[in-house]
Amino acid sequence: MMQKLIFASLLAAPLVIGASAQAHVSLEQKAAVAGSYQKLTFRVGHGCEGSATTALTITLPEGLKGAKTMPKPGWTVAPAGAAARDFSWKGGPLPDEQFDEFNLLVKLPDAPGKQVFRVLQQCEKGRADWSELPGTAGKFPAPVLEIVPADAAAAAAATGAAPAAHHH
Ligand SMILES: [Cu+2]
Repeated sequence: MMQKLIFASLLAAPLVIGASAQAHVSLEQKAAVAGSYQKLTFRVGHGCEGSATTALTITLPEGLKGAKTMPKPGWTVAPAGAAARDFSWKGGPLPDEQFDEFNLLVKLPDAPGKQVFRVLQQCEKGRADWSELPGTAGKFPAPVLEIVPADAAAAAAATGAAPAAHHH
C-alpha cells in the first residue's frame, strides 16, 4: 500500500513535497534554531502494513533536553523525568486509513547539525522501527531535524526566507 502511495505521488509532481510527510512516521518541522525551545510534531501517516497503531515510542537524541509531552485524548504517555530519552504513547487504536500527531516540546542544543529521532511504532499486528539513518536507502527512515545557527536563521528571516521552524 505504501509503495502505491509513493508511486502515485511521483506522477503528481506538485504533490511530491507534501507526500513524503504524509506517509511514514515523519517530523513536521524540518529545521529549527539552535538553543531554542521547539515544538516537535511527529505524524503517524499509516499503520503497520494495514494494522492499526496502538503505541508510539520516540527516543530523543542526546543533545535535546527538558522535553515535555503534550496531553493527547485517548492516549496515555509514560511519565518521564528530565533525564528521560524515551517517550511512549499508548492508546488508540489509530486505524491505518487515518493519521494522527504526537507533540513534544524540547530545548534544542546550541550546536548546529542533524538530530535523528528513533521512533518505534507498534500496531495490533506487527511493528515498524523508524530508525534508519539519513543517507541509507531504506524503507524506514528515522525522522531528522536540522538545527540551524541562530545567526543564519536571523539572516534568512531578514531576506524573507526563514526556515520552517518558527512555530512558537
Ligand atoms: Cu510510509
